[in-house]
Amino acid sequence: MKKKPLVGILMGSDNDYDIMVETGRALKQFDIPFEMIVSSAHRTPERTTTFVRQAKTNGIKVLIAGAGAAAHLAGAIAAETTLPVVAVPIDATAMRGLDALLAMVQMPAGIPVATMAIGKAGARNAGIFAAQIIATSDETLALKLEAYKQEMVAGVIKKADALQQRLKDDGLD
Ligand code: RP5
Repeated sequence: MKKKPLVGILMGSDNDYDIMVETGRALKQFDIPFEMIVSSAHRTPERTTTFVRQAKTNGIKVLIAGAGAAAHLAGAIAAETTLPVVAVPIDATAMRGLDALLAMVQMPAGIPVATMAIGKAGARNAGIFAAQIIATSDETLALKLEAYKQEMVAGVIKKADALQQRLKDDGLD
């Protein structure tokens, strides 16, 4: 049987998918079940509200919103829930994501959203951040995150060693 989703990912348009798939990949890496839907704050406000109001009862622990342009999705979601909301600004206009970033990061006092970087890095980090939130009450997941960090350390050390070798090869050490 399919596991019940712990994370709900909403994106304003199907055109956001190529970015938001990175969130899905990050969650899959940590075996966190998620659901992903297209729902816009502006075009389908009722659909967004209905999904968000049911989320907590349905077992969702974190909501992630990816949107571009005048990106009100994360804020509109946060208005309707006490679940943590993570925002991913998407480059969808001539302003290259800065519009979405400012819309998401400049929430008024009282309605927080955790805003990530613009684009793929932000989408991936949203997944990892959601994993970190869930891991506060899931020791197995916390251990997976610890192992992931250790792998990153090993990867950087390997690259640093390779760089030293290149300096040597180029007679620059
Ligand atoms: C936002 O407007 C969406 O999140 C998308 O990034 C942007 C443009 O949407 P489309 O016109 O490409 O559907 O609501």
